[in-house]
Amino acid sequence: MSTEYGADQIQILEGLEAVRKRPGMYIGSTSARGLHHLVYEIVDNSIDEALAGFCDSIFVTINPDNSITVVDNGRGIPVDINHKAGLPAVEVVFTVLHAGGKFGGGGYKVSGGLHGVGASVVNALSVRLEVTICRDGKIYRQRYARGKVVEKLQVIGTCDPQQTGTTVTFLPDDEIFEETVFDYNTLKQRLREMAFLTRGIRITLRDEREEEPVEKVFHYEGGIKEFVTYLNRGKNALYEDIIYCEGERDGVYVEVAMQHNDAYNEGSYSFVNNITTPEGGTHLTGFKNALTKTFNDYARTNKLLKDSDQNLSGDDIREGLTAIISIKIEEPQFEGQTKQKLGNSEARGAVESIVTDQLTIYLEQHPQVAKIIVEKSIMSQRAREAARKARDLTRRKSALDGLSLPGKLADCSDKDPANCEIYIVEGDSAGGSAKTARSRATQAILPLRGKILNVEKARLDRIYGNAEIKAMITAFGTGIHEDFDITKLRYHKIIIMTDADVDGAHIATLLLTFLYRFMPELIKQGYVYLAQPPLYKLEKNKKVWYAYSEQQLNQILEEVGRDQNNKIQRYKGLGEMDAEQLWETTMDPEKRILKKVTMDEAQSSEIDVTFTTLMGDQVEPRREFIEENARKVKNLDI
Ligand code: TSJ
Repeated sequence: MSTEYGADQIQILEGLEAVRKRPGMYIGSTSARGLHHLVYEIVDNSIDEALAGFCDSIFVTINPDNSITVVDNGRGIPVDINHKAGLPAVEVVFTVLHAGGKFGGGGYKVSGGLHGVGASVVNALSVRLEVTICRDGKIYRQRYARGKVVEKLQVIGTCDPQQTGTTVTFLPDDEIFEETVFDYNTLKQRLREMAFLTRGIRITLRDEREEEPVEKVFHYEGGIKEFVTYLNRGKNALYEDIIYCEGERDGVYVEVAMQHNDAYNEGSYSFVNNITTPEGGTHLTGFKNALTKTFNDYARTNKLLKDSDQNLSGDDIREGLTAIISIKIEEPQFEGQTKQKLGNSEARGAVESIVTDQLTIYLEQHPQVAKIIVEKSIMSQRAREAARKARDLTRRKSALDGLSLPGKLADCSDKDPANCEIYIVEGDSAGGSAKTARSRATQAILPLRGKILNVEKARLDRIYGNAEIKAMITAFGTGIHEDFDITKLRYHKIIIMTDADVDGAHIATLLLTFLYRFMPELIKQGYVYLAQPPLYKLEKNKKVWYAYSEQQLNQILEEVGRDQNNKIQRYKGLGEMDAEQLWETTMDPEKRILKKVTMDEAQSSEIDVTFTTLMGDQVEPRREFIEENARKVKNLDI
């Protein structure tokens, strides 16, 4: 028995047991996010094989039972006995925690996963996992259950010796995960991102759960250059080129792609070993330094700045910039509270010098492009100056008369923000009903007149000058940008209440765009909600029902019977309800439905695309987006 069950094996089981006991330590969480992370961990291995130059396609399939299959055409995980462990190398990969060091000859590079885990963690957290390897003309297979080997590695057939690769199928453990249903769109977004970041790779995602399977292929020969094109899709680029820098220094491989558009916000996304770094770090600092220095040097040398002491700020140069900064580094060090900020100092130097050198040459060779960017930066500088003056004015004003709240605001009497809510209401008439209906102690009402400013299309000075936006900023109490202070938030629920029609949805999107661009913390910390007014009112024999969807209306009709006594009213706007109805259906905390607005920072580039697609100038991408998402909604309803 001792030979069969050696110390090594005991250690292995203890290791995987630890993963099952505290899964969060290894994959972040056991929510939907952790669930999807399992897929990325497996795919990362195939990406590494691609980076090593041995694999160019990856297939990811969501099977009908919600298991996942990942197939690649790499060399196949080695199957020979690893002498240190006395096990086949593939078994080490799937059973030893943090395996992935060096084995079987070639270096096994581990992707800089957020949690630095791999196949063994996925194995430990799966009810079953099966790996099939084509190598040397043979097909090998091994099976596991909850991390333990249930079928030894064996040859199950032969294949063309030219044909090699690895296939892994796993079913996440429902004893571990709160959610075990994969979301096609979540996987789609991350796999698309991985494809952008790994130039040339072909990643296919297939959903076999539908009667008619859906499939999408991501393949970008241009890599992050195409990523920038994709992000700028709904915007107007200021010049044709995607500016591109690439190089390696001090063990840091650097790739940067960028292009300006005519919008006023910046959209830069940085990655380390294909993982997004929403909090930036040394690589991003290096990029910003290089940009600021290079453009100021260029503008000064070419006499594009009027005064000898005029300097373009980094913010001015980055206005309207879309950029991808992607670096690969052997040992990334992450800092900060959430361990998402890159700390390696060599990354700053590497990005800074590579971008400075190559951008300087680019600008010298493309004076037209350089001129466009410098001129845009100067415009931005003027607007920023005007905005600062406008802001100083409001700051001074509020210092004079205490906190001057907007005149249209009907504030609540309770002073504890935790108890308080503010309804942002479309239109004066609905605002009036809401003021009558509300519970005065805890509910404040801020009516907004007409369409609010589209912040995607306006410069800062106009945004700060906009009455509706000023009213919101002062009502919330937090200030914005560098002044933003979440502890000063006056309401812990900000509720957007608009008509349940196309215009209402548009206004809600405009408001969310403003909040997302100017006060993202409010959304991140879960303070923003959408009210859900009912779509139908059903009256029958002096009884009343409200339905918030067609489905619900049908359900109610089934219960009460479909006959001539039914009086059905379709609500088109909030204005059609009197104060009492509005309270009962949409504002009464006991009965209303609120939708919390959430965001996943790992997907912020996608959120960005969504907002520009919906709010930008270009019609075609918007039409495509709405069509694609309308299909999705239809699928959900079935
Ligand atoms: F890790 C894993 F099991 F999750 C997994 C690994 C899953 C999938 C779908 C693919 C892979 C994988 C691993 N694809 N390709 C490889 N390559 C190797 O493991 C490999 C092959 C050959 C050599 C060598 O030096 O000959 C070295 C390595 C690391």
